[in-house]
Amino acid sequence: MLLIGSKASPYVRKIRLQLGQEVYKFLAVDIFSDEGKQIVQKYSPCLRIPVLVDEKTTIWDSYLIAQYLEDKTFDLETKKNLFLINEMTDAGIQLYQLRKFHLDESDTSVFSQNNLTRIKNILSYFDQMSLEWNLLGRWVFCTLDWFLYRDIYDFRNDFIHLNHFYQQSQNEKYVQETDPRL
Ligand SMILES: N[C@@H](CCC(=O)N[C@@H](CS)C(=O)NCC(=O)O)C(=O)O
Repeated sequence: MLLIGSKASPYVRKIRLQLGQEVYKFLAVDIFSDEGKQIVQKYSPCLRIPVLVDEKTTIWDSYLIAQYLEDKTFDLETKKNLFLINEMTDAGIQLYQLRKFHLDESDTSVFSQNNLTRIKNILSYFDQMSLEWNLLGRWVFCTLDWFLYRDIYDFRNDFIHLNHFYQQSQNEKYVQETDPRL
């Protein structure tokens, strides 16, 4: 199996945590460079990472990859929760790119403010949940850590339960190995 991604991407990290000890090749690309874009384009029409290449198929989108690796269709509750995590991750990615490309560096536009509100609403939903280190918990963790890594939103004082879960997760398997800061 080949996983195309980057060390920084929260979507890619979720898949790396899920793959754990499985044998696979990780091709790290810089999606903002011409070379990186050309590589991703070969595998995915939507030009996004992660992409998983297996003997039988090539899969884009972290949700579809996660389902493929689990070898089962997620139940409705799981789908709803995973969808919410990707919604808040997408909102964070949009904020990040607006800052990076100097379109809205201080989140003042209505678009950015709406995304911040979306992030806080979804965090509040997960703050009321008792999370464990399973697929759902790992997904939440990857996005929380990426919010801090990219300075998107510091949830630690506003969401006490999530912060507790975040701190506890630091000791889990493969968390250090997949830390984008290292
Ligand atoms: N829905 C996709 C989103 C993936 C995504 O947005 N990945 C970012 C990297 S973190 C990306 O490829 N961005 C490329 C771009 O914005 O041009 C998934 O869950 O895999």
